[in-house]
Amino acid sequence: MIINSYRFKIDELKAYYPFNGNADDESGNGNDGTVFGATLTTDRDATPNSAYSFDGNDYISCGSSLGDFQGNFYIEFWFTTTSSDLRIALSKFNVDSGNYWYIRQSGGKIGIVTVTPDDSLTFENTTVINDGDWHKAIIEFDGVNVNISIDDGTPQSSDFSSFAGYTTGADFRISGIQVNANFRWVGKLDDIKIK
Ligand SMILES: [Ca+2]
Ligand SMILES: [Ca+2]
Repeated sequence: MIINSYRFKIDELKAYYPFNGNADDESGNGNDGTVFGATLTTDRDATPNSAYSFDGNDYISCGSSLGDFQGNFYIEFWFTTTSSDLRIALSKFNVDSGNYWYIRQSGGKIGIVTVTPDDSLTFENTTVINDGDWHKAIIEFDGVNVNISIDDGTPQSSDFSSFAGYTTGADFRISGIQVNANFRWVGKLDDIKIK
């Protein structure tokens, strides 16, 4: 009997950042992150050098080949925060083209914002997560609905069918956005999986 406890095998991922002492992409797709200011810290199992800590002016740049969502997408990540200000965990943000998306914490809740020149959609899960403990978020788009699940709870969903997916050409960022130094994460991030 085979028990597969992982939702996806590593080779099915577009990118995987376990932060095992660095910001390398361990999916094998070469989207290694370059760290700007973030520091290695303990993960949710108290293992040292296995997650990154951000204090509001740090980020990790992962290059422009990742995060161009054409149709379906899946993002999973672990995080801590005590902030209630708008803080962006993951993004691809090109204001020149008018296309961007980001996954953020605001008011203690995890949400996604997608923007095109013609449309803007925002949705957040109602679970309050800014208690400083480790939490897991899954954000999934099936071509019609965006589903957000916190700590493997029942997904909450919203109709994003007008979001067809797009290419932005911008840098895929862990913490903050490419266009300015605002909204960078305060807390920890870890185990980011993108499919
Ligand atoms: Ca880790
Ligand atoms: Ca810093």
